[in-house]
Amino acid sequence: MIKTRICEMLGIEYPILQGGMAWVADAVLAAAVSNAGGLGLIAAMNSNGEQLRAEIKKAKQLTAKPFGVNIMLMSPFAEEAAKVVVEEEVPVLTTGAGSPVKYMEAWLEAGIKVIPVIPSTAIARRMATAGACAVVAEGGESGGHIGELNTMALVPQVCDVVDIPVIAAGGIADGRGVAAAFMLGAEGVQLGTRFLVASECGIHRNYKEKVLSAKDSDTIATGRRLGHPVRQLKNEFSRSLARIEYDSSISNEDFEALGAGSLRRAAVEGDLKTGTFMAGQCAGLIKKEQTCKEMIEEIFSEAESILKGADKWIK
Ligand code: TUI
Repeated sequence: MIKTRICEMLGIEYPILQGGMAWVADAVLAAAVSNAGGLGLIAAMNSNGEQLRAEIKKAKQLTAKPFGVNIMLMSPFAEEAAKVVVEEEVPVLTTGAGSPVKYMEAWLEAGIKVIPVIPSTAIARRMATAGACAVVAEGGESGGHIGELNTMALVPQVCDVVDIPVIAAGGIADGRGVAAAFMLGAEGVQLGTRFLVASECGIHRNYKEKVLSAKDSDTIATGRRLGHPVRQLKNEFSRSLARIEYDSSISNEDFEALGAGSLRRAAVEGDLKTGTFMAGQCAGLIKKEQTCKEMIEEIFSEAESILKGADKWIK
């Protein structure tokens, strides 16, 4: 059994979090991950306060285990979500795409454990000082909104500057990735892309098929010119964004407007032409649909045997 401070802190069996993927991570997926012994998270990004409350209530019906909410701080609903999680006594929050500092006092006062997703050591330090109980160090291999650093360089450097546990994310899809993350000093992992193809994940079939058929070079990051690059699977839409990324005849506002609604079109409608199918570079490793329980058990049994056999290199 792999047990770390994360298991004890969050009341979970396996030190694994499911990424709070917008338009993907609903009550059904979060509850399935929590029932399987990990920490499931509901994405607050695409719901207003009342829709989020309904999703939290639904998750409470589906699992008696701890689950959390991810608050995407660039979302227009972040302020509403910040209040609802307190009212609904959500035990754990992850945050992304910005600094949660202005909400920290209220959340900590309510006894909520806050785990910010961070892209650098400077932000990790600030979050630890602000009262975070752990951080997710997310490398640029991840799907969605990414920072500059990649997992291999980011995770050990974050481990060196904070005393709270570090959860690694970005590029992890199987037991090899989990074992590697632990070797870098992480005490937990967060996976998003693998859970896209979980049986309990309700995204459109086309999205799942795109992940299952992806190869290593099938993702691309666009939107660097806006300061928030987004990694996604290649399709007609992402290729067209990449082509005009540095076209000065198109304003940033117009460029940004092109992306509006595209994540919903991918996840809900399965629109292969104009959808943004966010996924990480590890999509190429993902070849089968399984339940969350099967995934988590397989991942940790593989990680455990790798870690147990790690002395095979020592002569
Ligand atoms: O947030 C994510 N990944 C996401 S959010 C998202 S939804 C979206 N939709 C359209 C455009 C953009 C995004 C899809 N994927 N990951 C966590 C993450 N957080 N990545 C980077 C950061 C981050 C960046 C800056 C965290 C903190 C931060 O702090 C800034 C500061 O000033 O402290």
